[in-house]
Amino acid sequence: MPDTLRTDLDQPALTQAMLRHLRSSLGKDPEHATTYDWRMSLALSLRDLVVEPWFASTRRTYDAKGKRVYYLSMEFLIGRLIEDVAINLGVEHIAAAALAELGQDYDRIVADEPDAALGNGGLGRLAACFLDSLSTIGIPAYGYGIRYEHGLFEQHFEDGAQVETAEKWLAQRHAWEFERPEVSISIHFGGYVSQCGEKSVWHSDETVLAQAYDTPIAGWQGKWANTLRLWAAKPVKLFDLESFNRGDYIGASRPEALARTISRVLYPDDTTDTGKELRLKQEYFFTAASIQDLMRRFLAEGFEIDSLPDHVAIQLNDTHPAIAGPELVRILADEHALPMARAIEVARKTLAYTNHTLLPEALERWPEGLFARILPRHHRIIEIIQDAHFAAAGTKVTIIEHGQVKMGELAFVMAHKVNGVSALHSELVKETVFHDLHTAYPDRIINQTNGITPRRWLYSCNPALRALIDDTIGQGWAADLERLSELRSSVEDAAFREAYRAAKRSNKERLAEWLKARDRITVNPDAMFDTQIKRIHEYKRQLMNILETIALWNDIRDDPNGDWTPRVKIFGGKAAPGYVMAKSIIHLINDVAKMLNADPTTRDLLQVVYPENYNVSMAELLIPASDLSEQISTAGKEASGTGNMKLSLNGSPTIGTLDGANVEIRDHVGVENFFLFGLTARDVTKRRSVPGFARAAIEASPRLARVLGQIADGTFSGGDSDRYAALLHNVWDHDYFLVTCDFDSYFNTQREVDGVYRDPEAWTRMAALNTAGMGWFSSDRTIRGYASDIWNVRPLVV
Ligand code: TH1
Repeated sequence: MPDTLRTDLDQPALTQAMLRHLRSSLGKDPEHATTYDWRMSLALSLRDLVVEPWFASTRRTYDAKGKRVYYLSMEFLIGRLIEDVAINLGVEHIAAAALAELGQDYDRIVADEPDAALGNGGLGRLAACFLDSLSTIGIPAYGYGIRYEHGLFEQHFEDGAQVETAEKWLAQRHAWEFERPEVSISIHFGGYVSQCGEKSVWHSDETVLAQAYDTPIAGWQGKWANTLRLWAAKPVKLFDLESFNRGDYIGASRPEALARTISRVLYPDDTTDTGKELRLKQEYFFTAASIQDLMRRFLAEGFEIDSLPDHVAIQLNDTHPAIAGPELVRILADEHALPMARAIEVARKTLAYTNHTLLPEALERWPEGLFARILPRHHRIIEIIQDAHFAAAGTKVTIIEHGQVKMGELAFVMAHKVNGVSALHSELVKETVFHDLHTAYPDRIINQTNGITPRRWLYSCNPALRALIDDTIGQGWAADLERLSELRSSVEDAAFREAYRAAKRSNKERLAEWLKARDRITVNPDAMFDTQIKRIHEYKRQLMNILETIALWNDIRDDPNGDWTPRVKIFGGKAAPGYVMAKSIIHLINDVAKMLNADPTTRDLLQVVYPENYNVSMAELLIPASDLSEQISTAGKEASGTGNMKLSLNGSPTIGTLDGANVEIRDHVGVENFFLFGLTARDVTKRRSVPGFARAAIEASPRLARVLGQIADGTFSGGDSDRYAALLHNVWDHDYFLVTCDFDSYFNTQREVDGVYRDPEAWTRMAALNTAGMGWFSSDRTIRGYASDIWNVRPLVV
């Protein structure tokens, strides 16, 4: 039993609270309550428990006149919250018992909650882990984002191809949020700027309201709770009565529809930029609302305007909120009459920027005409910022160039610190995208390697391993993850290894049951579960994984009685709807799955499973059940990765390249517990300049050539030799991500993996040493790094 925080809460009290909410919040009696009703009454009862620590945290912050951190992010990939809150408050056993008394099953109720999928992938999930850690450490903080009506699309497969449908998490009431109609902020777009003496006045021609919705985020043991404030767009006037009275009903509701469009849907692009006007409006909408909101709070405390950086730290999660720079300058200069140079300086000391990618297509740039039309005053302020930067740094690096506004450069220039998200990535940021700016401001770029919250990504999702760790090193590790290193001394203990294997086995059985129940797929828990779960992207190279799968299938068919290691290849992930190549890769994986899973000679040795609609909740099931973690991106392309951390922590050794945080994971778990292969970032750059490198690599690899031939002749597409023509053309003649060059090295390393897996004791040692070595990757460590190196804030709880 965890040391429970709410000792005053016992099971009868929670039962009573649920029955009360059932009546008064849901208007139901127990006889007529549905799963939804019970789930809501549990969530509302748990939310009640968070309110006290939440108020207390706010009071402490005011009393201490503490510095607050504002984390601005377009994405927060929260997932479900019932289990999370119950665990953080230490009441999960009480909750399960209370439900049991009411004739309800805890697991079924928990599983009924829709995921809050307000993010695409790693960047959004990182923001959610950071919220958990900020509250656990006790740093006064707000997450600021958008309350999308529709989160990330739902993924279905039709004949193996991805089809998207709208996600609708708000079709039911969201139990965790508090609507704040009194917090409505006007956000302006368009119009022109006039000069009134020294003063610039922005006359906008469009206004929408940003209305706040607050979700309390309780940390470990409920000692502290912060706020996630999400903005919904509302019209200034609900409907146009004049049109209505004329009988023009559609025209009457136009203002409402237009305004609401802004917070309607999350852009489903991961790492690539979308040059859409609506996207720019979304970015300005939530950034401007957040800045106005935090300025109001700051001014209400009576501080001097110049002292803003002493009381406020604003973190920009990638460039999406980079408009915060000019917006803050606008408020300081135009509304509070600070001299322009001083306004820029104060804003810069307040702002910091995290870069999450080097991919050129992901560095946001806006057409200058569009930008100036929507944000005329900000356009002018950016020109002034640029001039100030030219004067100060004596560099030629521009913010506006060739008719484009470059948001990466803007964010850099307006931040006092810029951080990368892994050691390798931060070095590459200095050498590549921001080389010249780094030369001009050599102290600005620093590293903060990403992390994951151990509460969700071990304690909650892997109760079997949690229990073993508790038994072996005692409690307390969930908020002090480096303590996992104490497991190392148990790894040589055969009984410990036996128990470790049993935990993994039970997780694999749990996954097998779920696959059976949801998708009618049968998998053998004795086989190695080999997992690649992440967004589908060429640089992540799911293609190389499926090509290797086909090559293995060929080898098994050539020698069916060989000494093979049974494997289940598990894929999970979505492709951006407009990303044709990624969708073709999905189709290929499904085609190959169909063929292989129907082959009686190989299907017990090699199976491919690709469950639809991968999301946070599915990750919580797959990760504890995985044996092998696929982290096979082209070196230099994955900024960090965080799935790599989750899998290793839960006892899946990595097969991977020297990319992103893989490098540091390998250092921490030990090089002998990591399957390394492939070109390095420097090799990659060199190889690309060799003419015909892909063709040469294919010709040198009969195994790869055979696989590509099979795809080309329609082996996996019912004889349709056109289906993958574009994909194959890309592999032969372009192969920007060097699938061909790394293929043999990857295949051979996989056979090494097979060898180790056949020795259960050796494999368990390796898996357990992964768990024991991963303590450093807690997002608590990451947040402490931001707090000391960027924000200069200290926790308010000990
Ligand atoms: C991801 C990176 O690809 C990943 O390597 C990293 O672990 C994660 O961020 C957290 O740092 C990114 N996601 C996005 C999404 C968008 C734009 C850029 C990136 S980088 C929309």
